[in-house]
Amino acid sequence: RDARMEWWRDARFGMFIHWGVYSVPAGTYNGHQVNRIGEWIMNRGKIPVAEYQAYAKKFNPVLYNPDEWVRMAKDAGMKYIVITAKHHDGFAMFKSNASKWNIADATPYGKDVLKPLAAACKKYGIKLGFYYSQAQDWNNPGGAVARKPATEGWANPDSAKIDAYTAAHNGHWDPAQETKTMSQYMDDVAVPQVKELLTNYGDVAVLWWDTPTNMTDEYAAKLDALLKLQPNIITNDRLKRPNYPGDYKTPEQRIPNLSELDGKDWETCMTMNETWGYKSYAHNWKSTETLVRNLIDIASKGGNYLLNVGPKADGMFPQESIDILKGMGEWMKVNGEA
Ligand code: JFZ
Repeated sequence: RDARMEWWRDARFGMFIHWGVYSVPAGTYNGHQVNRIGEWIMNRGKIPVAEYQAYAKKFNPVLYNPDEWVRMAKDAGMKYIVITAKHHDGFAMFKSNASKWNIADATPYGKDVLKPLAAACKKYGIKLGFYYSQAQDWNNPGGAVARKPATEGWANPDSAKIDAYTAAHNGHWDPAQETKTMSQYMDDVAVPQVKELLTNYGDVAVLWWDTPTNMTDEYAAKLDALLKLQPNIITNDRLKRPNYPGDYKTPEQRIPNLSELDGKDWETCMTMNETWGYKSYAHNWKSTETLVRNLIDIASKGGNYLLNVGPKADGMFPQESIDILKGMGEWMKVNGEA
């Protein structure tokens, strides 16, 4: 375990990337600015499955240049990247045989974006990890849904009706989400896709699970068993609590106090503004100075900093993120170790 953790403990600084179909609406559904984090727009806005899937037809990241992405991470002093292979909207950013709801089959772009990213990471000596939403999946039937009130999305005149429906349907708002059981979803989608991710992309450094909504020990065991496909892989603590603690804890958007640390490895994940997935009107950017101070604070306490970028649907990082990464890189060049 310690040999496996060695690079990760030395790394200190990594890049989180939240990129998917939600980058297309970028926070706005039918003219309504939907509240809260951008990658949750389908759930917060209670967007019907067919309508949400139509956004994929507009997902065409022709400016995507993974070489440039990895160079920006490397120049900032980052040692690893964790990208959303599949977020809660269930959209696979890779060619998948388990579901047509993937970037190769459902978009005009028509190509896997993880393959060339893996190649670029290899070229620059950056470790690559995959975020995979194992439980929540709002498009592949049978996936779990965290129940959120429609009233918190936007002033939808149907909110009361929708909330009654989601209460009676385990958080689901569209009958298309319930044509399979969660157990079928696990066997038909989650397990085969994790297998694809751990087989087709060379070395996978990290599996970053998220939100264990309705996970059972049985489901967790099936997913956990796949990790043997990558003997050196490291995982976080979000597969299923408490029996699958993983290799490290993931305090979110906050830096723990010394008194909270218990010897377990940890990684603070954080956004540069107020969303993980791109929102066109999220302009509340943290300063480079704040982010450098965070990195110092985290490193001094023995943790890692996973700092997020939410690329746009055309494949470009927001300019503000590019500038922040540059600024952090300048500080790192003077003060970080090579
Ligand atoms: C999850 C996701 O729902 C979110 O979209 C984003 O990907 C983020 C990195 O992870 O959100 C969480 C997960 C866990 C906690 C809070 C938000 N938590 O443990 O406090």
